[in-house]
Amino acid sequence: MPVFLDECAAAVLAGDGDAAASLARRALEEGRPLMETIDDGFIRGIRDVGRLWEEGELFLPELVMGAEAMKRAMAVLVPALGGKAAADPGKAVVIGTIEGDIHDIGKTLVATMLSANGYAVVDLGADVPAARFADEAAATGARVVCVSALLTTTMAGQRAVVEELVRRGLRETVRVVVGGAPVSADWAREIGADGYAPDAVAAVDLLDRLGEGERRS
Ligand code: B1M
Repeated sequence: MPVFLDECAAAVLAGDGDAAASLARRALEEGRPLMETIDDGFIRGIRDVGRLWEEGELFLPELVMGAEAMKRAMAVLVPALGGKAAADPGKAVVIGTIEGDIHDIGKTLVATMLSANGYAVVDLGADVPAARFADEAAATGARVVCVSALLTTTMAGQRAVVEELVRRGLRETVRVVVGGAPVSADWAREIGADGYAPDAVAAVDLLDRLGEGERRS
């Protein structure tokens, strides 16, 4: 792994927000590939933080500091991934992290990549009740709802979103796509969602494919 990417991962692991932000700025100045910097640098660092915390090597304040460092880097890099200028209202998407879950770094990355690829994204933030996803899908006419969950205890909320859309008679027109570290394609099938994306780039591919399918049918 290139030294630069190791430095990005190490800054997050050390919970050093100044270093993380400065490395992110350096990535922009030097024209480094942004998704590689995010995925193989900063995300690798935050995953190391999570693993070490789980193994009892780090404590909660260190987990929080790692997350803060990650957010400082993302605050520099995310705007550079692309804006909403070219958003197509016909490609409206509602996204959020499910109720009870405050993890929002990955969800925000997915929202940004969708925006950068022409989707008109309504980002509801984190800790969002199932009913709110349905409210916003109805209000905006969104064809897709993206639901993020990072905790095994909150994954059930993704099923609640599917059920809420069924209850309101919206399920025929609104697709549900799920993601987040503990989520899988099997889980998506089990809860009756339309798909699962393991990362932000895959989320764009999946939504493009779902859109293509709709245009053909
Ligand atoms: Co939390 N946390 N955390 N945490 N945290 C995890 C998830 C955990 C796996 C850590 C561990 O034990 N190894 C563990 C969950 C265990 C489990 O459920 N089995 C855990 C826990 C337990 C907790 C607390 C309960 C800790 C406590 O308080 N005792 C607590 C929960 C609070 C709550 O939500 N109610 C908590 C708190 C926190 C912080 C606040 C400190 C912080 C979050 C800060 C924030 O987001 N604002 C935090 C962090 C940073 C993590 C880890 C270390 C990293 C998460 C992250 O940002 N990853 C995480 C460990 C891990 O995931 N390995 C952990 C980087 C991000 C870019 O990846 O979010 O996976 P990710 O998103 C990816 C893909 O998953 C996908 O694309 C993204 C980009 O590639 N994706 C989607 C995500 N959403 C998608 C939606 C889609 C498609 C793709 O829709 C279509």
